Amino acid sequence: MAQDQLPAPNTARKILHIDLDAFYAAVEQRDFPELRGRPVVVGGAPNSRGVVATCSYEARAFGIRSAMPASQAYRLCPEAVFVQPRFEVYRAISLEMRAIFLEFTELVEPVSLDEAYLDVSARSLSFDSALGIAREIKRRIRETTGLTASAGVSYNKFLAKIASDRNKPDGLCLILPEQGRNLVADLPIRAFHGIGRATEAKLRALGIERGRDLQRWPLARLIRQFGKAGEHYHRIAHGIDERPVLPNRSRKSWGAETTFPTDLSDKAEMIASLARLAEEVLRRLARQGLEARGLTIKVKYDNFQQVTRTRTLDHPFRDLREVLPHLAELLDRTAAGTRKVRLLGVSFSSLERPSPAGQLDLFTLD
Ligand code: DCP
Ligand code: MG
Repeated sequence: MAQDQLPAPNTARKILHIDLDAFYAAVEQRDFPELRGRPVVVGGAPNSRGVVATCSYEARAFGIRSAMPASQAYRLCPEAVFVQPRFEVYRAISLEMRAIFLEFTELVEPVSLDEAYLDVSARSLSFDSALGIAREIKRRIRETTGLTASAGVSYNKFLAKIASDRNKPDGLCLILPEQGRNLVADLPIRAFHGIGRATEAKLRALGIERGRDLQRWPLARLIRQFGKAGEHYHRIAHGIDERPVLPNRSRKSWGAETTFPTDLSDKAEMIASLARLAEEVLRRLARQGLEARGLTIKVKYDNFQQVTRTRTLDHPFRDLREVLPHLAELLDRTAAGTRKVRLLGVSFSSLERPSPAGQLDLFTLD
């Protein structure tokens, strides 16, 4: 029997997943009281080609969602307030939230600005006590940032995330080891970790729609169909996920990009835009005390086809002046100019912390 090869749920693990509610939109409503209670869309302007980054729950009632074109959001709800994101503010809040997590455990794995996994096994022997920690973290976040978060508590990452999503907004949900398998049975497969659109289509074609369908499939057949991933699907279908919470997943690169209101064909304009993006990222790196030796540009042509070009130096870039000639050369290695360009991006990699003169560089990050 396939099921016999599964480990039992590890009931000693206490994993939390914390996720702020309608993050960017909630921040805008916090800072601009006139936006409270109203449909708020953060992202591109309604007449632009930008997309919705996120929107308030009032806007979600109209069917507006993340990643939707802003023009479509406008059609769904013309009275919505469209605001530009303020990333600096969001980043600062993200750091405040991280500091709160670290009061409770060192084992914090940030997933995005507003989301993280915490392993609190060492300090909570019971799920009740883990639930208490989650409640306390929510309270601290609210007190410090004025924002609500949803928290999920369970015995692994997959179910903790499912749990935090359950009672959004301001939710708190516990999934016990004995509940895991039954709960997964009801879930649509697209809610499963690691199952994207393509796999979903493949599973559906096999008649697998929900966890319970997946549970019935023998491991050997899943492996035949999906290779190694088949084993992962099999495990999560039975509520088993042994991925550890990995703290300090330091970033390997920092970048910024921009989509133009109309496609660019002038190379001088493109270089000016790349320079602005590079300057912004260099400023962010400097604030983190980081230097970079690697430079990548991203070019998306008007047909959405995308290319990247990279250069790595043997010393860190000192300033924008040193970056500029490389931007131009990298752009020359693309078809930009002959072809129109809809998006440009710049990212820096091979990050280092400058060491005091004469000392060895102990903190190379990659
Ligand atoms: N975000 C984005 N583009 C996306 C999805 C998200 O720019 N396609 C940004 C905006 C969100 C933030 O990331 O505010 C966090 O993403 P979440 O998926 O957690 O979404 P929210 O926090 O906005 O809503 P929820 O209440 O569902 O968590
Ligand atoms: Mg969120």
